[in-house]
Amino acid sequence: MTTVAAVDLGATSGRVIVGRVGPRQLDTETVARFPNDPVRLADGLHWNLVGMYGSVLTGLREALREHPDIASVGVDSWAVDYGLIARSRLLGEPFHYRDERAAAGVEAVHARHPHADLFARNGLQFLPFNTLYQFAAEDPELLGIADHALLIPDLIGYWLTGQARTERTNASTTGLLRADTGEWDAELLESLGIPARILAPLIAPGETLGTISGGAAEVLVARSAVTAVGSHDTASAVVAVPMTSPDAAYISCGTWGLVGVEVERPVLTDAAREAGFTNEGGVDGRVRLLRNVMGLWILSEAVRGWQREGHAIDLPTLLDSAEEITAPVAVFDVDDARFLPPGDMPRRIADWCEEHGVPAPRTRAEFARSIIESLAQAFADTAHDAARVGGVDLRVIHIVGGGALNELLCQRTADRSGVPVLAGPVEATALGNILVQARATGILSGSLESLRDLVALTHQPRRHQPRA
Ligand code: LFR
Repeated sequence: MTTVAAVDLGATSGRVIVGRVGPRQLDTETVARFPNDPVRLADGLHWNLVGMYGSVLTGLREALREHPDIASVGVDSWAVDYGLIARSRLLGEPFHYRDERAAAGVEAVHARHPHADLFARNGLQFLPFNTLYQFAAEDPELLGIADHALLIPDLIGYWLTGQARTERTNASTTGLLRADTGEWDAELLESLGIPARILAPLIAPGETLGTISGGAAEVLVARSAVTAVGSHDTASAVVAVPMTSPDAAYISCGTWGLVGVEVERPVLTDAAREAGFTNEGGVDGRVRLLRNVMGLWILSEAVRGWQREGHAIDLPTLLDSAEEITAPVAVFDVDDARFLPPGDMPRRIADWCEEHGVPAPRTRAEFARSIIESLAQAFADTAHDAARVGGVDLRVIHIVGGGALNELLCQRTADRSGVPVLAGPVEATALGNILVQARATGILSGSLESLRDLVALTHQPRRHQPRA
């Protein structure tokens, strides 16, 4: 048996989870959980990453106190965002991808490279916050003095070990990695005036980044290894989808709903581009052919808004009353760009309905039901599209992540797709992070399929049969 620690940073909270793994064992214990509250500063919306790193260290110290045998630490988080480092110093808190500054970058980049041209190089769905657009909106003087632009998990890894690397799965979300070769796109960097020097050398999941050292070693009184994992949270989640056949699509559902299939080679066809698909790098060189669907963000942002207005909202109670609604509710386009930035979601939904001549929800329960029905429809359509574009015969849809807890969403996805939904595990991201580390220590071996067999054995999913 081996013991490893996963640091999993999400858009609303972070966790330190200890995993104990053997050939037929995959146990987890959440040692620390801390909020991730973005902050609006004079120049826009930022992450409080320094504060989060403090919480990571506190969580790791607790984990090491309880489990002094921790052999390795791995870090994953959301994608695309980065911090600039000059002479070891962080040049300001990283921008949040929901900050609207990147819009200016989109125009600048597309003036030189329209999306179809970019897709042929990087295989990515157009998302206005991809790192290359953020770079184009960045202060050129800061880019000029920076030694490194490190993605969030790489920045944590740098502070833990002193090593500056870019982990491959997350690098694939920057838009600056070639889909065909998996290497930095020197020509595109040059054309966009991004100094190639700031992109650190690539490292693959399973490789050792370094050992805990410097200030981190003093705090943690430990020199455990830090292992690269699928540091893009979605890449780690896909590792732990208990797919037991190739006829499966997955939905990694939390803040976002990442809906897709796994393929061996990037799919760079017009059909894939037109259907809005992305080819993100997976663990072991697999390709995550998926589409970002807006996800539970709309619901949680609506709930935050109601709470700001002074309503006490209990999510399970809200979902129960949503489930009891029998009259049809509006099904709106969750991927409309108006839902991306923080703000008044019920107002935006009502506006969308008015513009499309659809009766808008009125009560909070109706809004919740309308969001869930709309997500389920987008999930169902996208799973079928992914299967078509990726050449998969769709027979089952797996839902992993926090969304797997939402039984109504899982059932309605089954109903609207006509395909059975297998829900769970909820902590797929942490499990994927743990599994890749465990394999690197040698306690497990084999392909992703054998890692998924272990997940299926230890974390049986809940089945939702489609209803007429
Ligand atoms: C999910 C996720 C998505 C990415 C979005 C922004 O947490 O990583 O995969 O598109 O966040 O980084």
